[in-house]
Amino acid sequence: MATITAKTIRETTNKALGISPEDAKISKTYLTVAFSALLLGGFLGLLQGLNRAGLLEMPSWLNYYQVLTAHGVLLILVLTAFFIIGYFYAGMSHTLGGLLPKVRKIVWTGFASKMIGIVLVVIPILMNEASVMYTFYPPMAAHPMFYFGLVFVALGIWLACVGCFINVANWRKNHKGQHVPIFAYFATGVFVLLFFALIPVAIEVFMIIPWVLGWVDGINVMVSRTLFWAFGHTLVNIWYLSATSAWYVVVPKIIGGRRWSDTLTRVVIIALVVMNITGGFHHQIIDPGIDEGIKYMHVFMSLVIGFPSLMTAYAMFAVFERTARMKGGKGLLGWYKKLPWGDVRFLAPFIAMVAFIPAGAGGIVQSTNQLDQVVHNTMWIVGHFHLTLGMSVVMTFFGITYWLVPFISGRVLTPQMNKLGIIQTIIWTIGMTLMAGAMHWVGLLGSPRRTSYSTYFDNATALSWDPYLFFLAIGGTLLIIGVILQVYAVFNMMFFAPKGETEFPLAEEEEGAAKTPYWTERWGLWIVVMLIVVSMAYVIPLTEFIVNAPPGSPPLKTW
Ligand code: HEM
Ligand SMILES: [Cu+2]
Repeated sequence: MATITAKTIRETTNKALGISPEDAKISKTYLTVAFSALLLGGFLGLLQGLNRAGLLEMPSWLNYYQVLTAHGVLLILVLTAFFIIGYFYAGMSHTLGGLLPKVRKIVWTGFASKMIGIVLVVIPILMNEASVMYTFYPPMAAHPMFYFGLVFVALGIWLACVGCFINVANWRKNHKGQHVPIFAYFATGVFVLLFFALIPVAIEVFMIIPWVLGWVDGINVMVSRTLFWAFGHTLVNIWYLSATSAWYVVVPKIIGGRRWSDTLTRVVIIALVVMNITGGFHHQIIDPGIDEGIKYMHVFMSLVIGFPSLMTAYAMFAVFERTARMKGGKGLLGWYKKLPWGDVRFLAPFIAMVAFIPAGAGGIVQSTNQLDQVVHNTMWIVGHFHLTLGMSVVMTFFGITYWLVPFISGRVLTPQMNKLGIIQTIIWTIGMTLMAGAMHWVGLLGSPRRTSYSTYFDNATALSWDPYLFFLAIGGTLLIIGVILQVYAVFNMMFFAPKGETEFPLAEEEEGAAKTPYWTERWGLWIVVMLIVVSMAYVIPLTEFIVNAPPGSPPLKTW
């Protein structure tokens, strides 16, 4: 019985105070690291943008690829992983009645492991011994310390996954027959994906370590690329699922409405978890040595993911319209006036969702074999992920901070800070639109990605890129202003905003909603289905790569 009383006490305290100080500290620390990475990574991005436009020459002690590696690692790995863990742990603490003491220990150990890992990754990058970009494709080889660092980062993220599983399992044990609260359900989906996504990349890193240490002579390049993208592509869907958690659960509350069907929300989560890993080869459409049939399967599976995305789009606009009409909105489209446009907690995720329309369409273009031949390895791709990640995902994360940071710090969002947030959102929107637009366009004209500025001996085609690259630089300059405002907002809300209570906005289900079927809770089953789908996609090609392997490649330092 003792555990029950302790649990009840924790639950009531949590309801009253929002979040216990110990749990809040976890999220505050993770968000601090995330936004420091944004600040640093943003400045590096600006350097690249100015260099690409021919406006800035890198000093001799700084190499373009070194900057690009750091920009990628800081923004792809550090910003997103730390934000996602900080965000979901705050929500799990709130909806599951507090984190268990043992889970807190696990997630702090994970934090330490990740920080050690990041230091080990950053040192060789600073020494220009690891300018292999965040994809670290063999046969390019970095200093061994870089890969040891990656091992610690992966271990740290795994620990965060395990902490989530323990806390959710504990809640389920104490609430037999009930559905896990929807926010924690999203967290479960995200951490299940993260847990499994890390396995292929960990195998890759353990193939690379003996190779860079000189214990084995060659490495199978195709196997390592494939293992990387089984992870990399899944990471993309982890960002997407994290952003949609706020779209489904938080945004309806902020606009004063209710959430869309609970059953279908859970089905979207299951669909993304089951189907996503299998899309990895759309990053390798141009790679040699993969059967047409297999590529076709991956492309098909990538397009299948479009289905839950369309369901999401439908759900969101249905919620907007219904809520606006409830508030007296009229006409075919006139209801849009009733939405809270002046509230940054709505405006930022709303623009993020809208950006996902062209972003997703670009993704469909690239998944097509013939069209990918045109855009592969051009700036188009860079435009694509600044639109998907830099706009849809990151702007949703920005929108989240305006209630999450006050919530975990026991402070409030002031009207002034809301106004700053609106300005930040507008600057980011214009900056990203300009930059990503220019990148898409100049990519179509053939400008390659991952190269520093060059006129290729005043080649006419290369010179025709200049005007677009100039727009890229203008967009990048606006974005750095956006970065500074956002980082200022986060730290102001964390340490200086007026004290007070802020709610964790979670929308209720619609009244009279049908009961959600219990099979949605069968995670064991969904994980088995996911593993079957994953083996369907990877067993045959990996076997082929290994059985018909060409001679392995020695490590190369190309920079
Ligand atoms: C101040 C804002 C930013 C600017 C000016 C900027 C600029 C750039 C530029 C010019 C490149 C392309 C370089 C090349 O291929 O030669 C690039 C690459 C990249 N950016 Fe950004 N970016 C910004 C923000 C972001 C954000 C917020 C994210 C993600 C959260 C992001 C993720 C990436 C990634 C993953 C790459 C690819 C790195 C690689 O190819 O290895 N960037 N960025
Ligand atoms: Cu992908």
